[in-house]
Amino acid sequence: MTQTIIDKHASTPWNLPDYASARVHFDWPQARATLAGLPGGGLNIAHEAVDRHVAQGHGERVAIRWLGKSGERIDYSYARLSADIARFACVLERLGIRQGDCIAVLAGRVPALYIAALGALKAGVVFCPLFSAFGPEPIQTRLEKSGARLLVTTPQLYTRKVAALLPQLPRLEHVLTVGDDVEGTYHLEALLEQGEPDFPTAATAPDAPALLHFTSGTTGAPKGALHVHEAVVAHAYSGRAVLDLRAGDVYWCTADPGWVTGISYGLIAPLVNGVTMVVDEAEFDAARWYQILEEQRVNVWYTAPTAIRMLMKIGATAIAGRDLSALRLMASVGEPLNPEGVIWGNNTFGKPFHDTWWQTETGAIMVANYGCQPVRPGSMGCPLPGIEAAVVRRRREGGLEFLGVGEEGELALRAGWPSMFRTYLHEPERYAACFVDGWYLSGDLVSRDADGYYWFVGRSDDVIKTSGHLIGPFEVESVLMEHPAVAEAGVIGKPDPFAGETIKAFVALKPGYAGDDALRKTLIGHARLRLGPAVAPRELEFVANLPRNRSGKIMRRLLRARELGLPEGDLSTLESSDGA
Ligand code: 6R9
Repeated sequence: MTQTIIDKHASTPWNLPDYASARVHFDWPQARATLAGLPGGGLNIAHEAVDRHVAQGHGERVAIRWLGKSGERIDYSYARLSADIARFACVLERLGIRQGDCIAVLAGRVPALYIAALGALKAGVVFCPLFSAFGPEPIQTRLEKSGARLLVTTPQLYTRKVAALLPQLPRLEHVLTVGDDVEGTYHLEALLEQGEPDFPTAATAPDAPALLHFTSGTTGAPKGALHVHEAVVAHAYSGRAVLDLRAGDVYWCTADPGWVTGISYGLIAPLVNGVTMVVDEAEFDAARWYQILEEQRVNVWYTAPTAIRMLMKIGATAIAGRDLSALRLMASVGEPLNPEGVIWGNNTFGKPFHDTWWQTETGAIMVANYGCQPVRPGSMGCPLPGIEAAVVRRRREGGLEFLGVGEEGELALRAGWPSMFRTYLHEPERYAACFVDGWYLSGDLVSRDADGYYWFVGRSDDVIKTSGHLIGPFEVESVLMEHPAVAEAGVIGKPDPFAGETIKAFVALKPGYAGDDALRKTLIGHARLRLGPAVAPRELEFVANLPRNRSGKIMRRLLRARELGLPEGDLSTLESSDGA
């Protein structure tokens, strides 16, 4: 669909007046110059996000408005946040955590998570968020790989998911819990009280490691994408140029801070741009969400297609009578935003609705319906000024073939933007494999139209996106394989009208086991317990054996094609199959 909606934003004064001139005038050093920098010439995300605003006289402005599940509200001014993150940085130092070390946080949307994230960055310590709905297996893998020396979590998550893992995590020296006292852990609030509110910021260089985000590939353990402090240049810029964040705005990002969006745009971009960000502790609930948009007078709203599809299902009557006049812009990320979603958003809210595309690896928005561009519903938009994108195919003999208008290929980005990941932790080969001739290859298949808009086609690999969360099939298969009944397992994403995709597992059993309903329930239950409900398969089918190629890899693509009744494609490398 190529229908064009004229953006109602066109008359507002943008930093980037229009696409063409922005392309000519934009450069990254200029974006960098809008930041303060550290007095000694370094760059630190926490300084840009918080302390700088206090120094500039905006300490009284609300930085974070936290809305608790049961109706509590806590406002953190920039000044209060600045003191709290300094205290946390001080606590880290007293516990012997040094610059370049890593700490992890496993928590839902509680204030301590944001304080720990910024406090770690202030101290030059790498911050690694973990999704609180993960089960013990993904938590253990990530904690091990990160080498985290300290974990901040809640008493409940500690008892249910972490305590039993400790013997297998020798590098994890300290656990800090929020709220009640828990034996064997430090009480976070008590430590914070003793911390110094004016503890100094570490003199981090722009390329000092800052953030570790785990993401999934098709094979092997999850990858630790490492980002540096300089990423804040891209967060600041894209927050302005794409999300139109202006100092004093009220902004709400609904993403969970356990995933990259919840940190890049649920913490850093908004604070760097001096906004008041709303944090809602509760899970999705349509009535509550509309109430927040109205009562908090949200100006800019960044959400996900899954949420939009659920709101669409509930219908427009749920917002009848709500005053949403404060809302200026809605944007979405994580999965393809259906054209119907864009049009629904436009009609229901009377506001522009912009899709944005990026990844854990890119750290910040790369392609978007941004600024005063006309929005093309169903398209991801155009590469941001400063970002060079192309549609490519890897040549067998090496190098890239650059494809033209309308041709389908992999989305590639010219390496060198500030929020580009700098390695996969401990896996330099895996990192190097993402780059060809100075271009980063995203793994997403796209096409470009004659006006330079990009259209998402699908993934080039087997990773699954369910409710905006990226899941590696290997991690799910490995957990199923732990069960004594399972001989082999293959996991695919199956299209779903709300979640985008849901996870389906195909399981071949060992001799002597019957594939009945009871065993199906047991296996799904096992997966939910080990992986967490968000990552576990929703459906499970028993098969005699799984199709493999000659090198022994499970052909998930074929499983998927069969499941969906699609053409099976090139089967020349198929070794065995269940003959389904
Ligand atoms: C930020 C984030 C990245 C993958 C990406 C792509 C999918 C993200 C999208 C989109 C279609 C969009 N994706 N935005 N697909 N349209 N606007 O989601 O990071 O969790 O690493 O996922 O998500 O497949 O490659 P991450």
